[in-house]
Amino acid sequence: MNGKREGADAPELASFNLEVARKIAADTRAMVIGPYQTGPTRRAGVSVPQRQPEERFAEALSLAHALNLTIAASLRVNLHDIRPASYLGSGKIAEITTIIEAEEISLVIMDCALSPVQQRNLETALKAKVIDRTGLILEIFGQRARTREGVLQVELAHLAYQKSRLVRSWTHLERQRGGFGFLGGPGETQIETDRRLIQERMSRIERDLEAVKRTRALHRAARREVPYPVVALVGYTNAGKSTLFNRLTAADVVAADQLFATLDPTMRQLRLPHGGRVILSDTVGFISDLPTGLISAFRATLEEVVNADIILHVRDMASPDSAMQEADVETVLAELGLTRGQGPRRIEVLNKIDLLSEARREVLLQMDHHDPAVAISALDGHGCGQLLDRIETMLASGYVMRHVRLKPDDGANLTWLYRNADVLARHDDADGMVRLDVRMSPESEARFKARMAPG
Ligand SMILES: Nc1nc2c(ncn2[C@@H]2O[C@H](COP(=O)(O)OP(=O)(O)O)[C@@H](O)[C@H]2O)c(=O)[nH]1
Ligand SMILES: [Mg+2]
Repeated sequence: MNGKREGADAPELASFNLEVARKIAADTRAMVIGPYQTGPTRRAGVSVPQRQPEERFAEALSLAHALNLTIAASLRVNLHDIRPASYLGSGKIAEITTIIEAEEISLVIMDCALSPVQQRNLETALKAKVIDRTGLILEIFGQRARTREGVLQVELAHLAYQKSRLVRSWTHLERQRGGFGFLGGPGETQIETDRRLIQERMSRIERDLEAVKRTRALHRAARREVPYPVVALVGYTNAGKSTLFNRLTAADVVAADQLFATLDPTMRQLRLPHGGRVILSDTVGFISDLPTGLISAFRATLEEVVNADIILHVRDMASPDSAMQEADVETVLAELGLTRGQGPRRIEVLNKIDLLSEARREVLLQMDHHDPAVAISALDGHGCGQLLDRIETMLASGYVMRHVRLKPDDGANLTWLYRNADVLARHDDADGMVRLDVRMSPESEARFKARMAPG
């Protein structure tokens, strides 16, 4: 009997697999539950004010949307106390079960931290797969990781998460046996084996990560080739990045040339008012109360941003947390080496102005902003034309003229220049050297220099 319990307790090692994570299909019917305790809670002995339940729930829904799930139902629950065995009380579970059956839901997302036991008990009671907040965020990162480093960081975070859960089921088992867990048994052996396997895999990934970091300069030189400047959307989850992404690119459904067929769905081509083209890149977004174990993985998913030509910082101006969110975003950007004045230029996008009074809008635009600011509504499209103009002006300003000499066999760089710069004149010397007069943006010049840099 013990063996059976333990079998159920020990999460299968094989259950983690990035490929599986990527396959959560758009037709998965999911339910999002926000079980929030009311009133201030104590963290590390200090009483901290909780964010508004509405804000937290909106963020959870936005995160679930980022996975491309079909959100068939959502429910906010005011918790008075957390049940150790199942997190929710039996009445609530019965209510949720009814919804799950009626809506044919197969995945339940709980916006909280569940113990492995709570997760398993909920899965049994609800007859659906249950993931908690960390699990959800890991799924998103798994889907979004693009670089080798990103994939490794996410896998590492996922393994660490699993390992901590094995430790907790171990404790749980000891309790189950009235403290005689040390006597050993088949379940323990399994857990120990799993722990060892996880640890071995983590060590291997850490070694791989070291290797990746050592060769980072090389990676930078060989980074993904896109023929147009990249504009990256950053900002908090729920700020409206994806809404803006869709609005800006929906009107521009150009017949996708081959090149773009291979770009992932979070990158799309966008035509600017005067014909210039850019690649718009949506990002995961900043997450409040990001579990500490996920910080490295989160940064790795933002590598696109570091390499962007322009950053659009999308802000939810209707959120009461707006100022705090801005400070958080600034901190993370700085940690990525993108302090203001370094790296990509920025535009501040003051979103959701449809929710603000006329007076508030005026105040907004008169306030001092660190970067050029545009007030928009991604929802109704207000201000979006002006935003596109801003992007175009920013890209056009500060073009530089350069004279370039390429070796006869350097076809790759020649092609790159034709794609990323305006080639104004070309002279092919008798010895095969190619001399070019080119005009390019400072961003393109920086990229070109990185390409030409030795090593
Ligand atoms: N009222 C209003 N709602 C918006 C606007 N932009 C986005 N939203 C809503 O805000 C929520 C989060 O948007 P989403 O694009 O998913 O945010 P993301 O997490 O930053 O990608 C969605 O419910 C959107 O409909 C806006 O300009 N006005
Ligand atoms: Mg989004």
